[in-house]
Amino acid sequence: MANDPSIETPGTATETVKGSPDNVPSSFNHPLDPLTPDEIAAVSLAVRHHIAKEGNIKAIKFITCYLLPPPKKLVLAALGIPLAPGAKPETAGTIVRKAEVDFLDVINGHSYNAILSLGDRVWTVTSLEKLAEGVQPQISVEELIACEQVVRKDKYVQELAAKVGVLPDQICCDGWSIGYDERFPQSRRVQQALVFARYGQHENLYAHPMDFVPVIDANTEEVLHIDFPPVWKSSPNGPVLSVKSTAPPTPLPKPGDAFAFASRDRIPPPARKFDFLPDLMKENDPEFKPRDDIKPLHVVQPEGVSFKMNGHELEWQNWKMHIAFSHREGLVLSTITYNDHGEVRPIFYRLSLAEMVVPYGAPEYPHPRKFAFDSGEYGMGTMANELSLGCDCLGQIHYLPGAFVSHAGTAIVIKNVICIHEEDAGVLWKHTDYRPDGRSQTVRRRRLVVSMVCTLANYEYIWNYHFYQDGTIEFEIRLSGILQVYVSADGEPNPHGTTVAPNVNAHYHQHLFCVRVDPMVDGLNNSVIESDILPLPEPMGSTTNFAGNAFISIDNPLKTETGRPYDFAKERRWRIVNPSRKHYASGKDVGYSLGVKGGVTPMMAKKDSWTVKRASFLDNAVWVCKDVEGEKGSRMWPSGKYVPQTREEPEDSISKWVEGEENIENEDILVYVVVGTTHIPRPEDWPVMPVETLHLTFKPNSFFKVNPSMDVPGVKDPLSKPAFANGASSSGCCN
Ligand code: ABN
Ligand code: CU
Repeated sequence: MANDPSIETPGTATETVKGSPDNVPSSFNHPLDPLTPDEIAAVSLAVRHHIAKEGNIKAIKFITCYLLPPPKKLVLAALGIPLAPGAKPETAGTIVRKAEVDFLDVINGHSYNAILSLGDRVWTVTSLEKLAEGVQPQISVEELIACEQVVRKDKYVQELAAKVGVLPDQICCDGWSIGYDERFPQSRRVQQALVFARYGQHENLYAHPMDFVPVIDANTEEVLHIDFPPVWKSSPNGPVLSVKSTAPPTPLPKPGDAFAFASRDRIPPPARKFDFLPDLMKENDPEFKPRDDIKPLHVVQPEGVSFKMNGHELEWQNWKMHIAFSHREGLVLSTITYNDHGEVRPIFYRLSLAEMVVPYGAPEYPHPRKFAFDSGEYGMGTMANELSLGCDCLGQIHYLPGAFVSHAGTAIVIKNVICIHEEDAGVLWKHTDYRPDGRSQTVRRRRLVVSMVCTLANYEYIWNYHFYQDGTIEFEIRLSGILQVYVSADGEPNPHGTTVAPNVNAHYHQHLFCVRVDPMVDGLNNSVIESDILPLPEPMGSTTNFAGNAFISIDNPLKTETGRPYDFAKERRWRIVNPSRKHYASGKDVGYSLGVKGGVTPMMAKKDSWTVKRASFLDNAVWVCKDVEGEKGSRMWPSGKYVPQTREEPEDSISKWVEGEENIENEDILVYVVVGTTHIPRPEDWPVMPVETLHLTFKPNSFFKVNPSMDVPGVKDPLSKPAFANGASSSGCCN
């Protein structure tokens, strides 16, 4: 029964686990295994003890606590992965397990970073740094939840809500990073609150957006200010704004003066309900009836799955990799190798979502502040869902858990946060000899899926890494959830959004993702080749282009650290290669091509916009720089390590990394790829968006001698049968 609440899937179910600091082993299974709940508890306790000795920090709020990964070469040596083609793996060295912690002193708002090492079952603080004034670590889940309470109990907010008929208990909000607002000192930990009314416990609150935007301090837990977006009016020359769309002047008015800024009539939230839970849809519309013509579709693997797990390490169809949860990047895949007829060939050291930003395109102040760095500001892992079997994940599933730190230093555990399974993915390859006595061969494509689903307030992101039998890796991003909406007045023009329901304005926006690729294609020293596909310039009738059909692929090896734009006209593409090994037939360097076509999108914000000031990765489709490892300043975060409340590009960010113009040929390099989608909302995206999908692929190119999946057997599935009783059965398709 679709309206049976018992089949609802859990939301972001998490469990707080105290963890036992005494349960910390002195060794670990794999050098890249994330900190366990016990380790998180032990690390935070060690920080507390250290601080107690120093005596100058009083009340601490833990924000992050995670593994500080060991140097690459040590990890590769420990795993027996060679550093160059044909080389023997290096001799294994000693790996010290380390952790990194960010925390706040809530009394004075200062931020701190600590690094710890694991000795004999004991974690010791080896460095404690007070971060520069105004540096703000990630916003925690607890702070986001507290934001709603702060807003709800504020008397001015209550008065504003009452004026449009909303009761205090009906006030809901999503805490968002401030985006950009010079009126608030960076030393205050501020959030903007996007406010909605909710008229029932599980009702879709986004159907009732409200017309004001409070700003709160997450440390002092007070409302600092309230902004009122102006409205659009029709004019003979098109829509105009009721007031100039800029920030009200500094110094900031007191909250009591907030009303002075509502220089327009108030707009009540739309009352009509738009729910997504079947029982509520039925309540809203007695005619609502879940469709009843869907027959069951089961995924069965009678002999079990074809992958093997050893802790966080997975082996499947020649692939081997380490899979980890990260509070910030969500899913992290490391040490990805392919066993090519007995030779273990390294491909990627690490793949992860390094950063993302969702800039909205409405200019009415304060809407331009809406550009969320969902991973750098909130953490993709901390926003991840506990997945449910048979619903989020179909078939035979293996789950991995994830853990992150609470304000108190305990571990918050998401039990089934990473889903691993196999899926049929259509045909892998096929050929029919069409001659009368010809034979044919069809091989079905099986893929291994490693996925995570994250709820970023209104939106859902589904992250799927797909591994295929032909050596292809695909990073698929699916977007679902509920549009970020704002109220519009009756008859108000809507030049920067779609009115998806009466008085519900879904602003245009982009979702832009920056994927970090740490390659090790047949070893650590790699290069990047950019290729442009061009018509041969020689004219018709010339000897080299007589019929005018000729086109060429021009290779341009990237020599020094750089960011490169996509060029649609030139079908631009890139491949990561190892110049020390050539393909036996093509003569080309062994490599992996980046497939960005399923994801490149031009950036709409101006180069000197608030967004691009903070997210310079948007300037290019591909960035290449040298890898720099080290406890401080490793090149992990393209918009900086500490993202909330930055106002310009931090020193430690992607556009600065490439300024050194160091050699990137045959070096240990990093490649950052920017993909995205421009979302002009459709009414059909309301109330919940059907998934929108984009892809970034990594395809072997001159890496394997031939199609590496020629040995995948063709199977004839005995459970497949004609759809209808009188349907024809088919002849054999494979051997
Ligand atoms: N998309 C902004 C956001 C993310 C997580 C939590 C709140 C808001
Ligand atoms: Cu969108």
